[in-house]
Amino acid sequence: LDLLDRPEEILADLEKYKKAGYDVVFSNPGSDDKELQEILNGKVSVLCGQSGAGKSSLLNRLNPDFELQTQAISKALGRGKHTTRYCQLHHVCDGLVADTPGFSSLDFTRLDTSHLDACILDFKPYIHTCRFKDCRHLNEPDCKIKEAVENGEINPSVYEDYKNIMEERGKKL
Ligand SMILES: Nc1nc2c(ncn2[C@@H]2O[C@H](COP(=O)(O)OP(=O)(O)OP(=O)(O)O)[C@@H](O)[C@H]2O)c(=O)[nH]1
Ligand SMILES: [Mg+2]
Ligand SMILES: [Zn+2]
Repeated sequence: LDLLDRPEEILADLEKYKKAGYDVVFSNPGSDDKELQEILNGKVSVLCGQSGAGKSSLLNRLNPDFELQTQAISKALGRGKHTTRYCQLHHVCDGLVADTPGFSSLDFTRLDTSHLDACILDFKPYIHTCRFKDCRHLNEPDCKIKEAVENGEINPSVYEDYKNIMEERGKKL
């Protein structure tokens, strides 16, 4: 966020995730990260995200003694340099947080998508209201989730992601 001249667009997007029930916390160099520490307290958590997103930097901020290696992203390639090479758990706030190697793309082919809909908070209020009990919310008639997307009640980009994962998975079956 500290790199953006006009963060409004991203903030508006994040607001939609908050509205759906996700915890959204902000962190940047110099932030006290109190809210984040409360969330991590007593849990086992995993940091995930693209290479160069700032996962190791975040852990160093939570505990400067970690001295985890970080590296500026490649300006030429516009992406991170895969600095972290293995997963490691670190003691943070009476819990454990795993630093992980960043990814450049995601492979969902081994994911069991049969209950993916139940994992998405945006879908929660509508999930058992579709006409068919086993509705996958793709092409079925009387799908309440698709209706909610059309009515602007569900974040359309979350539904797009869901649809892409389901279709990608479907191709491999
Ligand atoms: N301006 C700014 N730079 C950041 C922030 N977080 C990280 N960086 C910089 O971004 C670069 C990449 O950070 P890393 O912590 O190495 O990223 P990573 O997610 O651990 O990357 P991988 O280990 O490759 O997966 C470093 O040069 C950091 O100093 C931030 O919040 N703001
Ligand atoms: Mg790293
Ligand atoms: Zn449905």
